[in-house]
Amino acid sequence: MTVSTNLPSFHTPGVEDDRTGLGIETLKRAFFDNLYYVQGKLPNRASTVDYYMALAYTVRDRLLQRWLATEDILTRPEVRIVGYLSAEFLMGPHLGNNLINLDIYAPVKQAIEESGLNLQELIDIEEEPGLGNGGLGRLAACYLDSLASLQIPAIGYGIRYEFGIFDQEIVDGWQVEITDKWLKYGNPWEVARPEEAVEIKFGGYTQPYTDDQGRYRVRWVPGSTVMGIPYDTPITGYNVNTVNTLRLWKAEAPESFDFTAFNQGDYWGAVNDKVVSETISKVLYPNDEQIQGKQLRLQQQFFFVSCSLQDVIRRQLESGRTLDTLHEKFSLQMNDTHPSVAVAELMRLLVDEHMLEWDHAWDITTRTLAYTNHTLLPEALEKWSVSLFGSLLPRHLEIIFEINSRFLDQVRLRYPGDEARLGQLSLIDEGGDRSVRMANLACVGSHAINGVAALHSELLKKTVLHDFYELMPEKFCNVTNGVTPRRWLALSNPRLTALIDRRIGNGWLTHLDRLRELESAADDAGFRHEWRMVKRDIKADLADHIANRTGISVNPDTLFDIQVKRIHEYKRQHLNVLHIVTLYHRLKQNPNQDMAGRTFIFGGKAAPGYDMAKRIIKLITSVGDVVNKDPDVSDRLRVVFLPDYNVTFGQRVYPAAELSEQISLAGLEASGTGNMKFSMNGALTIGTLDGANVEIREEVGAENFFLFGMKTEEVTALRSQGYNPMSYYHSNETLKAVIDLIASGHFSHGDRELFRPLIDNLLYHDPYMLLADYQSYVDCQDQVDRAYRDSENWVRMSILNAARMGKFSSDRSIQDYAQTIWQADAVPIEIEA
Ligand code: GL9
Repeated sequence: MTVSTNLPSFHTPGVEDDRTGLGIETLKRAFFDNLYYVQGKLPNRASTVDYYMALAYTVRDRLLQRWLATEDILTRPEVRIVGYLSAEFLMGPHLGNNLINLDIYAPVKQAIEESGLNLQELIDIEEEPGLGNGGLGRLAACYLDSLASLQIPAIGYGIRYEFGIFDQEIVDGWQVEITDKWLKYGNPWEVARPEEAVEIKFGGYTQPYTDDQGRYRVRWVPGSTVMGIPYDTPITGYNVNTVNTLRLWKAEAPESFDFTAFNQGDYWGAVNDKVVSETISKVLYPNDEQIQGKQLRLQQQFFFVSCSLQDVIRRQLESGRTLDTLHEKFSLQMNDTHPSVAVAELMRLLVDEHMLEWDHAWDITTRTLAYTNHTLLPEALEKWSVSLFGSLLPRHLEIIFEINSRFLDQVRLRYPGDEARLGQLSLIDEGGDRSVRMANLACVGSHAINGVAALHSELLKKTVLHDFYELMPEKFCNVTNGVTPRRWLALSNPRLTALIDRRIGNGWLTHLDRLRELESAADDAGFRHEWRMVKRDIKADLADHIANRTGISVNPDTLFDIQVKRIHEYKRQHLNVLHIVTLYHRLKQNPNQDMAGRTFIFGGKAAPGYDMAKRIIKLITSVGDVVNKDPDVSDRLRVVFLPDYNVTFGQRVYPAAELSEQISLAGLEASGTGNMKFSMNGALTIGTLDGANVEIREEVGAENFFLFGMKTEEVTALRSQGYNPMSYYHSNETLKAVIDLIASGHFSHGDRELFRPLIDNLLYHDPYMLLADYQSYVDCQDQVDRAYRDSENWVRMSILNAARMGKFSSDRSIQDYAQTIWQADAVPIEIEA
């Protein structure tokens, strides 16, 4: 289906319009016009931010027609829409990405340069919207890019946090959190739509009544209400007319003032309501894969889910359809359990507010919703205490009890007398303080349940969702994650992109499998030379950046070995440190040791309340302080912790990497997506058989991947036989020396207490089995060292890695979702002149 739109035009025929034209003179005129009329500045008084804003508006003007055309086709009854419900969208800066996707980078660069400015400087000054914690939020952003690029009508629904993920500073080697004021200078990419605001209820009580047809009904009498105001951001597809919408909700008080209180002279009381309401969208919870169980978090979840579902229902009715066919027009994907209260809220809207019969509403709900699980970590499985849930959402608790009682009746029929199974499947955990299990709610209320990599989807069926799998196997599927090559190659690595273009032509950015055409180039010495030179230039740029940011000088001719991701014990940044200390120890023992120079680069934030993760950062910086200053080793070893890892920073480091560290304990990393960004940019991976590493290795070939460590089954076996980390310490001399060196205070100015919690944890518990994988890791790293010194072959492997990354384009992931879960089609849009 192709649809054409014929929007009213404001253009004068024959004259290039200032709002849409791409001629260099037009662009310059438009740019200064926006500086003057929108930003209110004359060139001689304008700051870089002013110029950035003027350019952002100039670019936004150039996508508006496509945006409105896309918005227009959503109202057609036959157009199917994907709604992606996510508490996080880690979009990264918009300007550069829009220049790429609109294919206007070159003319804009020329216009900006002819205006005496530097385009890169303007791109770099954008404050990135950090509305996510890590992989899960960034995945949502890659998926929006692919949905638009594949011309699938879609809306991302989330929260417009006023403060996104904190900025990280390193002070005395420790992480310090600074609030992220991303809206400080305004946000040129969003458009508020207050006319589409919705009302959200909280608290209060429920009241049964009989309707005029004599039917039993329930009404919810809320204790308070807030308004959800939508803010829309355009999501441009790559080289297509589709411009989808990211709709983020901001919480506001229904009335700015409580006039009774105001008139009684209680000014503060009157304003308080507004303050309390706005708290809901104030700040992103900075925890990754760990639930905090705070009431405000549940309020946030319900807030954006209810706003979004009301928006979906309004669109359904405005398109001329009834709610009976909601599932035909909409497919709603729940990104983890964060939006899973949608199951109860959609039921409430259909049954209580739109008067559908329960069974009918249930059919529509389950056919509309689908659930993606992103983690196997038990501490990340969301649960809400029944009492908290009931006080905030009394009607939803009743609905959940009703869903549960009907569901458990079916389970009893299927497994008569199996009380244990019933207890596992129940939406309510009856143990101790009773709680609502959000993953169970999501499974029961969805028609599809997917994991995010082949291994993860298998483990879901075997472990956390095993009982659901036995009961409803037809719902389970896998969609391996992917990342967008537009941001992660074209935008962040223009030099490599240009080199690939020269070799295989263009078009591969939307058909990433075509990178296979590079395979033959791996055997071409001339091409290998060019590939190496590109990498070398980018490494030199990163070295400059590191020197500016940290004062540490690094040699661009050393092996760039990089681990960037959230700091978490299961990801095992401290295993990487054990290897560094091993090398340090070796070089101290034998200064003539033959090895390639290495620069270890780390980046990542720790959840503010996660002491062990913060101590791991301190360990990295402390080891760095000693190693970098020790003349015996510092020509061959450098250790850098780059503060404030975020999307912008990722765009700088992936292209410069040669070795990608993906070293989680097998069975714990659901997928990983950084692993894909690294390989796409020609880094080789050292990794365990975990998450998507398994599939990356399959694609690139075992001979182009550095594998180490236990497999999932080995981990399980070792654990069940009783894991004793101390035995590894005692039986491995080097390991013992390395641990003793850290414990001795060598890296902490003699302080033996600083790293004791870490060391004791490893020796007495070691829940992530670093000691068991240590030797295998070090041996594998030695293999890396030898491979790197055969530089021709290394470059060959690097090219082959990039060439075989086709599978990991988020376009492939979205096509999988569209075919297997959403039944969504491309709707190419023609815009009539
Ligand atoms: C995560 C998984 O841990 C990753 O392995 C996975 O790649 C992503 C996306 O599917 O989801 N789940 C999760 O809670 N986070 C992930 O990164 N955490 C954060 O986003 C901080």
